[in-house]
Amino acid sequence: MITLLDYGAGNVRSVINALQGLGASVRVAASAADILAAEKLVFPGVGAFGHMMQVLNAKNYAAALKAYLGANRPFLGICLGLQALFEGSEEAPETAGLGFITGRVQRFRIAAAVPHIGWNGINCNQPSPIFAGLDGNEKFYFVHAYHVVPDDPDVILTTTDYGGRFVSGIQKGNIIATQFHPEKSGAAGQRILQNFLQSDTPACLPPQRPARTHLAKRIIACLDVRANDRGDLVVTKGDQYDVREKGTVRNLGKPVELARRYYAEGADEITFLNITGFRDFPLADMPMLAVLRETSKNVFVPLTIGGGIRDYTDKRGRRYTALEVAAEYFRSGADKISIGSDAVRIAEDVLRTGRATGDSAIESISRVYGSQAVVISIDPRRVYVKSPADVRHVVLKTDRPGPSGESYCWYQCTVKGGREGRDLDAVTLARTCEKLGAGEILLNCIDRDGTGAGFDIELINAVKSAVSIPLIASSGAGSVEHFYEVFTRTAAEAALAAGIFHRREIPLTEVKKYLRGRAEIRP
Ligand code: 1PR
Repeated sequence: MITLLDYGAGNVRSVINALQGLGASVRVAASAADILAAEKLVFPGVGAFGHMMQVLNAKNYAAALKAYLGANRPFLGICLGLQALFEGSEEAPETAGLGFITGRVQRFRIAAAVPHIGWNGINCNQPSPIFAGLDGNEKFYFVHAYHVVPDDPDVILTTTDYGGRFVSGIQKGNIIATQFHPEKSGAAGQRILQNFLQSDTPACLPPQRPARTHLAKRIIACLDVRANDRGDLVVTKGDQYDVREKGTVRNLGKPVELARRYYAEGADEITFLNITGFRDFPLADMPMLAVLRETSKNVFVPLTIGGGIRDYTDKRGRRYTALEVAAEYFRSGADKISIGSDAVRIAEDVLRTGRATGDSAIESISRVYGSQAVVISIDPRRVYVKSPADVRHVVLKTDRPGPSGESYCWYQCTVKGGREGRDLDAVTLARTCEKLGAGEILLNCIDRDGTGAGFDIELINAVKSAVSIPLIASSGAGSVEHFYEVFTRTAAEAALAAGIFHRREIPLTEVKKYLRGRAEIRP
């Protein structure tokens, strides 16, 4: 029997699914007494440090946790569940942590993109039961902007390299905690959870100890989902955002089945975009929540969901905030949410008024769930101009001149699935959203979408150089070479594709195999 501590933020469903998949009975702690009565306690923290500690204190969980930890009883902390063990965090300097381990949590101070998102390795510093069956070359999924700095080096279980070396796991007696997410780390993560479940697992060190670990470039499979004309939820795919063929919505398969297939083929993440979310209210769209719940039962890589995340008033006048909409997605199994149309509206407001309100979807969701959980999906379209002085936007000199020989262009943001162009460029949108607390950019390109002509390198470089958060390059993948090109000619951290995977033109396994042979990319 495993007791799981859910303080109400983030995606604990995946941890429950992963543990249950391994045969464990999981009880969710509903009181401090449940924590004290636990045989084994798992604390999967997702979100922001300050909010987490406020809830732990308000529910009296903090005192129970301190007693449980002090008694050296079996504990597995994940991500924020590791950071909570420390005395405090730069993320919320006024809030004390549990103080079980002396030391602090600090923000990455590195030249690389922050948050650190994706698959990285571990160096194992001391024997541990959780390492049984690992060979040491495995990669695990990380998603965090802060890392722990223990005073006592003896508690360090693992380290990881990202713009420098940081502590990615600790062990003190029976208390083990990892910065990475075993429940999102495929088979290797399942192994770690299984080792924790089996009380007789002997402590060991994996045979391989890499000198340095590397963050892999991620390959993401994207499922554009909507109801077809018969009302069934299907995966569709457009050409430059037009998903109809001879008037009918293209049907390329069922969302849950396709997600399972891509997990089996080695996708590093899966993204669902509810492409008609802008006109429907997502919480009324129960099938989409059911898709997430079903997928997260046996797909153990991160899931992102986008479409319709914004404030909403229903027909009876009940108001829902974007935070409530996002919360429902997180509860259903999403690890990140992606905001499209509403991000444009929010940025326009900030630019017009010169100030942030503090309660926009981007700010409120990142405050509770952490910036790493907030992706901004940008749907830009290229607009040619004769001279940079023609518009008040970030203008690029292009190697691909326009129809009338124009050698400059800007990338116009669109909303509602490309149906409406706005007076805002993609670079400014990305920059503004980063300031508001977004943790990642999903950069689509309407001109390239579904064409198979390759990613828009000029667009990607323009946006990537304007932000310091990770960027997912999207739209236009038509060959394995296109993935190689995007990772060598831009600094994108991830590449997303849809059509070539859905139509089985190039299997995901093939893309990963091709990139693995090229040392500088290290997928
Ligand atoms: O605006 O917050 O409700 O979110 C709506 C979301 O739905 C946005 O993220 C937007 O990008 C997406 N969306 C809206 N309409 C469409 C459409 O296709 N008609 N799909 C759409 C966007 C683009 C990519 C696609 C890549 C790769 N899909 O995600 O998967 O371009 O395709 P490819 O590899 O086949 O070239 P909101």
